[in-house]
Amino acid sequence: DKAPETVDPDSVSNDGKPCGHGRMLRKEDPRFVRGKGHYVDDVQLPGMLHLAILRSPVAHARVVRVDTTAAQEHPKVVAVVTGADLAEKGLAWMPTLSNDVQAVLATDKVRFQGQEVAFVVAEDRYSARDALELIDVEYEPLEPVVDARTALSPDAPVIRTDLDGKTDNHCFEWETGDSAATDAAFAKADVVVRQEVVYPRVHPAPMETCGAVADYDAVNGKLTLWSTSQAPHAHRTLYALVAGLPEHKIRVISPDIGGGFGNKVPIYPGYVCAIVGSLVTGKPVKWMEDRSENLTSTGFARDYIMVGEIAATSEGKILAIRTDVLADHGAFNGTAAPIKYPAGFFGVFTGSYDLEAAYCHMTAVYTNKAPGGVAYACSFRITEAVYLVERMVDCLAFDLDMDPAQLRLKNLLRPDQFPYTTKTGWKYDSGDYATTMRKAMDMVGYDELRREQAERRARGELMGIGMSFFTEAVGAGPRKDMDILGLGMADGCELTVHPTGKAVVRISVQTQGQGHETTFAQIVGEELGIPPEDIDVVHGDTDNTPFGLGTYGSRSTPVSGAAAALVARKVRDKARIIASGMLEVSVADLEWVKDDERGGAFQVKGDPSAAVTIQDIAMRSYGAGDLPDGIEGGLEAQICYNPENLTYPYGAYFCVVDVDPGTCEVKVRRFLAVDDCGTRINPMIIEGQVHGGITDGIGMALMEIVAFDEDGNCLGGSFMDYLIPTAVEVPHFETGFTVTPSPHHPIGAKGVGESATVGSPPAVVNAVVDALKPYGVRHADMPLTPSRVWEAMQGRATPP
Ligand code: MCN
Ligand code: CUM
Repeated sequence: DKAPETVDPDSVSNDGKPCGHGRMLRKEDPRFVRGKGHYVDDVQLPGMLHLAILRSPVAHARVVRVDTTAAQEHPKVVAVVTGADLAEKGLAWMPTLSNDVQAVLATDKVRFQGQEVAFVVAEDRYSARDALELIDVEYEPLEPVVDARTALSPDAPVIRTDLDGKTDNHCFEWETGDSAATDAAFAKADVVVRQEVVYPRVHPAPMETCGAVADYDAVNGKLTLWSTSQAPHAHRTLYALVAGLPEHKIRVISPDIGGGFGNKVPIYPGYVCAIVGSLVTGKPVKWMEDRSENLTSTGFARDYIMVGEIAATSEGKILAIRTDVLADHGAFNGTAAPIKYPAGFFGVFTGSYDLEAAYCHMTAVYTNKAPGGVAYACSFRITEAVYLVERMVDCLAFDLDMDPAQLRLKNLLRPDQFPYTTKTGWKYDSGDYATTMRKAMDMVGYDELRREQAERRARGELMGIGMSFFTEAVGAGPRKDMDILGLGMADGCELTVHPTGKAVVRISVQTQGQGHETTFAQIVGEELGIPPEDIDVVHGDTDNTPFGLGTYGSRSTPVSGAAAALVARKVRDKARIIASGMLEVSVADLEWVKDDERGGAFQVKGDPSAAVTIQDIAMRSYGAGDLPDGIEGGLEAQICYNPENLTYPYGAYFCVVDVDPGTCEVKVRRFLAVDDCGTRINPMIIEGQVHGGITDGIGMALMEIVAFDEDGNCLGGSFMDYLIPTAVEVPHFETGFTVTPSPHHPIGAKGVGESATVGSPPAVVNAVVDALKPYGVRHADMPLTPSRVWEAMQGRATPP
């Protein structure tokens, strides 16, 4: 293992200053690679029972009768619980993160295939599963609503009969931007391009599915819940509100999480069932779903049908963008997004361009499909927004017969326009877009690729070059604008430096593979001159960490990372006063000097020999002898950080594909990503995040889809049907970066965890469509499987 560097030589800001904290190997990896990770399913408690959930085989039906007699008689069964049982306790329904309600267990109707109907608690997992087959449910089938396009037709059956006075499947209506100004810009345009663009329903596929172990201690009245949660504190508060348990008597522990990707943001019925199971039996109860349960019943992603329109001059100056969106929210609105943002951050669909006007209107509907909506590294629907605008820009390039890279360069926001308020009201913090775009074009060898493409086309070969330029809004969020069910989106952080100079930092976000145990130690270490190896990062346990809203929307670095830097500075402020006592000078005579050998030290100005490190100061802070007036012993601090704004990372991505004209198979030959996420804390981890996100994007663009048949049967319920890419389908990744720090983040960092999932699908689709240009193809919908490519080549792609 190489000793960690404090400053990565690769990380030089656009203005030439070094930044970043070093390509340090991940502190958590020795544990993972040696099989010492500790996941929810590893939790074993004495007397622990096992829970299995009976799920609906049909998409829409009235529940006439649930007979549990035979299951109760199974020798290993301890309890069987139905919706009616939960209704007696007032627990049959729970709130979703979007202020809707969702059935924990069905009482009146089932509303999607895979919905929870009853659960069994048994002595072992196998008996629990066996006993499910002994439960006899009588369903009276109802016509399902499968296609969002028909959900609002007058004869569509009403799904949400549980909602008072509900007579249709309307979920919500939303708009943003200026409709009149957009109409005016369209009226004077030389060219208007209209295209329907569908982002199909997809699903994150973390290696670990969702699960929980609930342990209710009746004597102490304390509930401990180990669960696969990306937001343990928010979950604890909701359990307290829903179940009426005192919050201080609930401890939520998220141990190691085997991937989340947004799948572990919501509270699922299974978690609540595990809690009820423990309350009812007085024993610890484990629930762990299998892969099919995960794919068919937990938070899906996307499912937006978008009609886009883009207006431009004949020279290719984009004037305005307009879109009308039909959003399929499934049976319950389980979207996790700040409550004032029912469409998440879709409002950034104006992309990275200098527009005169923009407008979006959205209609959201209920259908007989699993709930969810925000998941799969989506940055709160920015995936959909970026896909729309980057597809529309390519459609415009097609109609104008312009080079898509030149068209983008012509319209990108200029550095002097930042901070830039978009036509939909988002304040982009910083950016130097053209530099990033040009760097990507240089790295990929754009001109040479176009020459090669011309030669190949002349030979009848189908080579495609696709690109996307995206801007994200991550780091939710300023608490004045953003909350989840009333909980403001800020993050706490606590830092304790022990007498020997080792430290513990307690954070409120939750790593699921992003490497927080490393990067948060690097952030604190950099501020205090403590080696990251000497700093432990504690997370995922509500009894041992400060309150905060958890990890999603790539908010950890923008919000919690800022909290970590600021809490370290608060400790340093106290250390300075103690140092002034130790060196017998005034505070004003001290300066903090970083150096490679010691990390950093307070030094008397002009006298490098009079210096003390944090480690010296820590010992003194706990040691014998007086401290300066008004200073308490110990070296620790805590804060709660409320971000001033979101951070706006961006990037330029290029994809090169070859399409086999015989088999219509797409091969991704190259993928290059140039990202700008401001100051780069750990370039190795960033590259890992980008590699993962490109893989996601190639998967969505080419093979992933959760489809349904006309009866509402889910056709993506296993990895036989829901295809995810492997090393075979992805190329060797090429990455580059520019560094434009965020002006309001204490270390200038922006989030990056979802950038590549957001930015890569349009680059891949644009590349495939570009390859099919000789066939006159302007658009084709994801996933671009060989059959879809074939259809597009036959002129049967989605109509404009
Ligand atoms: N980082 C950095 N420098 C920056 C920005 C980030 O070194 N300028 C580092 C961070 O310190 C962190 C990682 O990159 O270790 C990701 O940081 P960030 O962008 O803040 O995102 P979060 O940590 O909040 O992670 C959430 C994001 C989301 S929302 C999804 S979805 C997703 C993703 O992360 N899920 C993941 N990446 C994932 N990666 C793994 N392995 N597993 C998941 O479930
Ligand atoms: Cu939208 S998936 Mo992530 O934000 O947990």
